Amino acid sequence: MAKNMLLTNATLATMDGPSAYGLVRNGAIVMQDSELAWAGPADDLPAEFRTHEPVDLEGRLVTPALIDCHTHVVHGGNRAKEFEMRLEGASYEEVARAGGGIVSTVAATRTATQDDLLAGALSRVDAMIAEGVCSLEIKSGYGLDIENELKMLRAARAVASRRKVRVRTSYLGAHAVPPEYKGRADAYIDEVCIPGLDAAHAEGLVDAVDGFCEGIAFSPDQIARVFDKARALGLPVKLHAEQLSNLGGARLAAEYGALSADHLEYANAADAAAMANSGTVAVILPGAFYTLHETAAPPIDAFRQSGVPMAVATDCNPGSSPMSSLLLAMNMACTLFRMTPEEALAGVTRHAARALGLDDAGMIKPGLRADLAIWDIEHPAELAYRMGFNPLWKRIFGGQL
Ligand code: DI6
Ligand code: FE
Repeated sequence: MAKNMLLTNATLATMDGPSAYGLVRNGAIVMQDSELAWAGPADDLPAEFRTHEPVDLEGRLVTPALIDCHTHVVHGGNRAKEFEMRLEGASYEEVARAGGGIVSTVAATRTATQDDLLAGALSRVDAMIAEGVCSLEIKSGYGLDIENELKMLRAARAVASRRKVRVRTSYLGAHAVPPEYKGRADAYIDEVCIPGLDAAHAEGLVDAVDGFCEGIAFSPDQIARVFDKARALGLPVKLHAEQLSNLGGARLAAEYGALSADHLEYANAADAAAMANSGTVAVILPGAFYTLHETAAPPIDAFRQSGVPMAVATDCNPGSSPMSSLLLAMNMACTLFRMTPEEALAGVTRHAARALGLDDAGMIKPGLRADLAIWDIEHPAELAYRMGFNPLWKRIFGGQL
């Protein structure tokens, strides 16, 4: 028998339709099992739903549940030491070249058991859930050998069996060159990264394929070989592109019809035009910009003008963005990059869904999953406005309060 729930006396930010935030005053929502059946002004509620026992939200704001579309929550150890080094003047690239950076997290991740990785990830995921997140992406990329990449992805899948969240995994074998392949990036791609992708895919552990296209990581040609393999396996791609320099990663991602290109501080108007053509989402990651004292901001205006959808995410990782608050990422996107609060909310709902290839989430709309966040605030702009304050009242995951 279908289980129904009627929510009334709410303001809805549906993030659907032409009006700002898709705002509905004095709104109602009907959920049937795990799906949204109806949403709109309470006065228009169809008679068939009027018999349901209502839950009175006392004027609270309802948004789609939040989606963190770029995270590295599965990883071993932390990098507080490197944080100190960088504050004493070392750059992110200098730390990386001195054997710190991503490679030091690789050592900690290789030593950790799958259960250790899961426990660490859950502590960060719990912070996200407490802010209304119902879906998140989790990348591999700190194992950098086949067994340890698989271990990370298994831990990522296990997150969804321990908590009421949906997880989308990305295989990030092309994140950094591990110490045993130093100076032999091509051999790493052929001998580890690509066979590792095969193995992870065979185990059903991969929803998308990611890479880091950068001077300290992999060239566009090397990434293209990984993307060719992804294409052969029928997997969508995404890319860390133009984070520290412009190597043409965003255009490469666009050529492969990528779901998203992420970071993009050094992207330009031509990159934005290419991404608009391929429908590639720009994932804006202000936590990394902030942590690295970056001064080049992503070309938000060019994305707007070309009509590139912008998502916002935490990039939660131990090095460049030790941040698990998506609400803080929204605030930073507005204050650091002058995105509007409405763009920031679209960035963690509708456009984040698109960056993950999810067509059943990110808006309040009949037929989509009943994943909702209910907030003790009056207007959706308040979500991006505050810092370090969490107004979540309740979260609904798949129709369950
Ligand atoms: N760019 C980033 O900001 C993260 N990965 C990447 O490719 C940083 C990962 C780290 O520093 O551990
Ligand atoms: Fe990242």
